[in-house]
Amino acid sequence: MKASAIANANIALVKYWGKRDKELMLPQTGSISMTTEGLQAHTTVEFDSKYQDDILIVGGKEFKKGDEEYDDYVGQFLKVVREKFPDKVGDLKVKIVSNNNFPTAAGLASSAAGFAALAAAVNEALKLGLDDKELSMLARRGSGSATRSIHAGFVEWHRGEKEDGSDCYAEQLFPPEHWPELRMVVAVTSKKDKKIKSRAGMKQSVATSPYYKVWRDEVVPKHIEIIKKALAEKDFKVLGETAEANALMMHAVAIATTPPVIYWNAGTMDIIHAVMDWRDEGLECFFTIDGGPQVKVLCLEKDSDEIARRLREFENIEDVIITKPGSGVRITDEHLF
Ligand code: 2P0
Repeated sequence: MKASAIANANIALVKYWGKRDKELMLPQTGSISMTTEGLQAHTTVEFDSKYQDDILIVGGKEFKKGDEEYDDYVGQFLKVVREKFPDKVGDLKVKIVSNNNFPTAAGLASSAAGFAALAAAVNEALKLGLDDKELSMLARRGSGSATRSIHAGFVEWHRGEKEDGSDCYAEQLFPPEHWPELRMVVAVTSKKDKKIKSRAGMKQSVATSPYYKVWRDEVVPKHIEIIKKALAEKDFKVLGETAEANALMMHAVAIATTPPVIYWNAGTMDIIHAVMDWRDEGLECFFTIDGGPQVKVLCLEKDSDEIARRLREFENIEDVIITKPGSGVRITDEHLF
């Protein structure tokens, strides 16, 4: 009962920021993302009676019950798997080993890739027989954004209306081949773990940000419609302008939270200004920022090398990675143990 899976991270064009049900991980709004080729998590799971207890090793580091990192994430996810599929799991313990090829917990959607890979590996190891829609719902129970990483290309996560979450899943809007020229150039301004996890930050925003209601009821529904149309028509300018505005408005909501949720550092600000200047010069590019200080520059293939070159010239940039619309989760024979 051993299986491995590889999943790519995703970068939201319309962001998810806030839950309406913490237990079922139901979002306040829908969201739209691009699955990014190359920012990936590789995960192996084995359910076996030889294990006395669950074992989790991420990036070579072991996490144990009692650690917040374990209890609130993988521990919680395994509880859901055991509750939903008691006949398949029985009283077996599991060993999980996962590696990312990018910095974790710094706004690069490590939990999205990680839980998409974990859900797929569990599905395979336990022979649950879940299809991609059901898999996206299982991944959601690990981390909201993981819902979207199940699918390739451009993806919508539906908010759903039902209280039991049965209509809250992700589906593909367009495959990667629909717009293969699109690029996200990721500028890593810090590899340190962020101080405020997205989960805690968004919870505070829902509770205290004076802008939350307008974000949920006006901004996101409007941006979802515009982005879907821009993707369908491959209208880069509208896509970029809207994705950038959406990121700024999400951060406005976060910054106005009590206590404030501020993810940007000096490098983040430098790139924001640079992207705006480059645009004035005629270089077509827009930025987006998630729950961390990294900046992702949206552009087309023809400009991506030049943008990457310019980003590498900044003193405070630790890494620059060019990504494109990528594949969904897949099972692999390459086991990590
Ligand atoms: C997103 N983020 O849509 C947004 C933009 C961060 C900013 O999804 O609590 O790690 O595990 O559901 O998925 C990060 O939130 O939070 C996120 P949980 P998650 O990509």
